Amino acid sequence: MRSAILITYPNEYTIKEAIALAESADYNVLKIVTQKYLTRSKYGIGKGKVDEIKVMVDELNADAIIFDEVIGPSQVYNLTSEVKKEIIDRERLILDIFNKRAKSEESSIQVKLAELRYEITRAREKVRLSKKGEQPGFYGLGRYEVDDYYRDIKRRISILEKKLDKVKKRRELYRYHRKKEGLPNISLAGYTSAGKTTLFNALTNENRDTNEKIFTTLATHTSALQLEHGKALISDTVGFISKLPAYMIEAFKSTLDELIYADLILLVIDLSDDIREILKKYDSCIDILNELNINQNKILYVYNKIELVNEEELYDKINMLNIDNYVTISAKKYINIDLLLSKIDKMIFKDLVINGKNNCTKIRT
Ligand SMILES: Nc1nc2c(ncn2[C@@H]2O[C@H](COP(=O)(O)OP(=O)(O)OP(=O)(O)O)[C@@H](O)[C@H]2O)c(=O)[nH]1
Ligand SMILES: [Mg+2]
Repeated sequence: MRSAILITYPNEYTIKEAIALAESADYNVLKIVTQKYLTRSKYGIGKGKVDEIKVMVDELNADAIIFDEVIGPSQVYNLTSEVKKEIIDRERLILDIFNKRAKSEESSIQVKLAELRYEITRAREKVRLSKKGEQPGFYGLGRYEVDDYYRDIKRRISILEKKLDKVKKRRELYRYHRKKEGLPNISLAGYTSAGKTTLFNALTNENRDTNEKIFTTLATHTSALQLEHGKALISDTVGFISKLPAYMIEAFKSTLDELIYADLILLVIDLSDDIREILKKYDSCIDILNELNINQNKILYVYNKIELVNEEELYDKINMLNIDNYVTISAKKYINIDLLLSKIDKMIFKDLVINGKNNCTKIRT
């Protein structure tokens, strides 16, 4: 396990999520440094903080600095020159977690593709900077011509895109056969750690991995679900996170396609978070669903982990979300699972309107 100093914003939940991200990527967080602004032009943070961190790195003997924001190569370069340690920004961290978790052929290609897309936006500047002297994270780049490195990445992207296309065709074929069998498709969606897989297990009696670490599930997994009026297929999918960059969504599109083709989406929301956090995560989910052009009518909102919430709080949170089509459950304690099943049955076999154009609405932006 590597050790790191974590730089993030001074907000309880942001800190909590940043620690969870770092730990999911197998880092031991030695110290947390907070700053109101993380996107300053030279180092991301202010020079005073940089000096503090320099001392800290030596004292604590940290292996790396985790920077919980997306910063450019020149900020990374400047910061590295000062603290002499590898800087891992938020996107790099998410990519590292995805890399660790990717097991199927499809998810490995998707992660590699996302990594190359991350790299290509930085390629030219990184080569230019490394000619000024090599730093951790920039090794070996100095020997490249500026455009060569860029072209090399571009070529690798195009090879992977072709590979992914093949896998995608296979998935489409599989989906076509499923459709031909006439079985309706249900997909689980939601912020990472909302409890999608726990609910999947509760509904299907399977035993897929669940964990408090984030991004436990990366590959889509589908199983049959017997409902009162017929059979359906249900898929567990990759979780969402805030500030998920567009190229990551793009790379994971074939996985997220499950949501586009689903007849019903169960959007799982962790109701044990505080109200602000619920809204923030909800907005991130809606952003991604809108990006995928998902119709609002086919979403059933599943408020999970209610055994952790007292009655008054539950009432406030439900009011705040102000959504009509919801069920409150506890996937872990099997509370209201039958109620959820009958609601799913009703939506799928009685009143589901599938092809509309209503976009999802955010509660606030
Ligand atoms: N108390 C409580 N914990 C729950 C409930 N449902 C899930 N959890 C816990 O929440 C954590 C995350 O659950 P998962 O099912 O792995 O969440 P997920 O949405 O599949 O997460 P990713 O695969 O990472 O996107 C685990 O520690 C679960 O045990 C619930 O109803 N109550
Ligand atoms: Mg999961």
